Amino acid sequence: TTEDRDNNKHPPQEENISEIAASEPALILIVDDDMFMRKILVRYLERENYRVVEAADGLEALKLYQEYQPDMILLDAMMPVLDGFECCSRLQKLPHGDHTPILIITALEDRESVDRAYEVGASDYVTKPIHWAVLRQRVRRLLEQANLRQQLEAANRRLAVVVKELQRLVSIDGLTQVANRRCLDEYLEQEFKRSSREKVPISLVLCDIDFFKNYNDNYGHQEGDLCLQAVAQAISKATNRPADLVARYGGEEFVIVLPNTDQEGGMNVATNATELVRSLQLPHGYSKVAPYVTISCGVATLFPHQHTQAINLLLKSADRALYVAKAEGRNCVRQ
Ligand code: GH3
Ligand code: MG
Ligand code: MG
Ligand code: MG
Repeated sequence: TTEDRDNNKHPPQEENISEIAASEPALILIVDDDMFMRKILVRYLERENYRVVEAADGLEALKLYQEYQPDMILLDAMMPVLDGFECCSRLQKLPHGDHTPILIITALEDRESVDRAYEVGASDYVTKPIHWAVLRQRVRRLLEQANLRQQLEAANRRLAVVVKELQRLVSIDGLTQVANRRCLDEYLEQEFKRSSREKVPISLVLCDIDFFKNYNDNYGHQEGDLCLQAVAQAISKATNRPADLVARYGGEEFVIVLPNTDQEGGMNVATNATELVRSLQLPHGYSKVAPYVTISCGVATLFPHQHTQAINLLLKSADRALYVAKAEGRNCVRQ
């Protein structure tokens, strides 16, 4: 079907880079002003198969964080220049900072320090002297959680892409690629309300291919489909404002919604559309009005003072005008 073919136009989504990199050992930033402490942490974590970088104070930590984008940070609380708490709160404000687990390692055991650590955004807290078996589990757990979160976010992003594509698919006509009836109804309703609120006119153009039954009967249904596609494209070129909407209304009928457009504007767009279709010069040997495919258009405009009227009256009015256009010879525009 056309829908299947259309799907191939969209390349598969790029895989999330962080997921591909996830097989690498995690990179941990160790921040401590005590060189001896850093060394034993480095040695221990390297033995646990992590990759590590070291910073001797808070400022250096901020710099290295941005340079290396580590998966996790072990942060000493008491340090000169910039202490662990201040460093932690600044890290939160950097890109992805609030997603990178921060484990505070400190000799401070008072309640105030613990509270403060969590307040500035630390993920967890362990005290010195280090209980290595506990540290090991906390590091693992925090990395696992961060990894899960990343996967969830990647899945959400993919889902958002799928939803967007589905929204597109449910609102376009598979054959002609213009808006479908469902989309038209929603848009009409919305723009009708808006024009009523803003006290501006709104116009509708109803376009119908002339002697299309003859076209189908003589050239075949497939040629008829190609003709519909070409006509839809031509009609789309007749509009120029982003708010204008071209939709397939039914078999060989199209509606152009023209918000904030008066009668004259509606007539201009309809005349343009008629001219654009005519100049395609698609041969039509069975039309009684021209040797090529033409359309007729009915135009209807709703003025601000008429806004008590319902939107389907506007469609009805365009339909009546189309009937007149057909009766008065086709290949023309009436209102
Ligand atoms: P008029 O000038 O009065 O509009 O005459 P007409 O023959 O165009 O009008 P009518 O409504 O009798 O014919 C519409 C035809 O459009 C009938 C049907 O064969 C054709 N049609 C409707 N939908 C499709 C479609 O999706 N594909 C094709 N190929 N033809 C379609
Ligand atoms: Mg210290
Ligand atoms: Mg028709
Ligand atoms: Mg027709």
